[in-house]
Amino acid sequence: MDAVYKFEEYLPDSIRSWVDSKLRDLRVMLIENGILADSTTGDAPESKAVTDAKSQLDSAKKELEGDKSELSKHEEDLTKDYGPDSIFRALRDRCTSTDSGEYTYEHCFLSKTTQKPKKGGGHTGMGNFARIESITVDEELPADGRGLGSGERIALKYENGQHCWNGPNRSTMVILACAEKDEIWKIVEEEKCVYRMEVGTPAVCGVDVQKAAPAHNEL
Ligand code: MAN
Repeated sequence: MDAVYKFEEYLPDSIRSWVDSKLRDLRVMLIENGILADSTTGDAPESKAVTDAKSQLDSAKKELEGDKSELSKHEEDLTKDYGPDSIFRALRDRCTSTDSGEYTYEHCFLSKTTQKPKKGGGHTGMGNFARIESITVDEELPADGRGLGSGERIALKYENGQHCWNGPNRSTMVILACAEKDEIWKIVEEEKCVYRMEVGTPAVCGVDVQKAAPAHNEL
């Protein structure tokens, strides 16, 4: 552009003003179409087309990042064992809590277990869902029926919770028995930072333990 304007200075006046007006029109057209940067406004050296393209690229990149993280979440989910035919997948993230001793305990199905001091303070992770197992229990069933009873039960193992001072990473074994509604019946800290929760849930009523949980533990 500058070279053209310089050349223009050597032209006779009449031709010069004609060339001048044509050049002005051309410049306006280029700016309006986003091809040439509008140097009259501020100090933005970028044309509108470039700015638009950059912002489109930015939002496409953000969308891609979002999709990638969504995809890796789903991929991780697929590596988890939700039992044969994934019968427990629908329970995921259903949470129940109860007070016991100094803490409020929470169990979120196939996700995690936590404890929170009643007198205040943050949650302590007691384990993240690892796998489904089965376990043989032999307990007297309370009169209200809210207990494990005896026989084979499905157990959910939660591991790698918050590290325990002078001990292991916290872990929880949640043992399930049939009940009318989701409820935590009992919590025991069997060893330091190794917890056992007895949980009632309609989800296991009538479920074949052998089928649901091939891995077996003797208590
Ligand atoms: C916290 C809780 C307890 C645990 C101790 C171990 O107080 O997680 O359950 O026994 O830490 O230091």
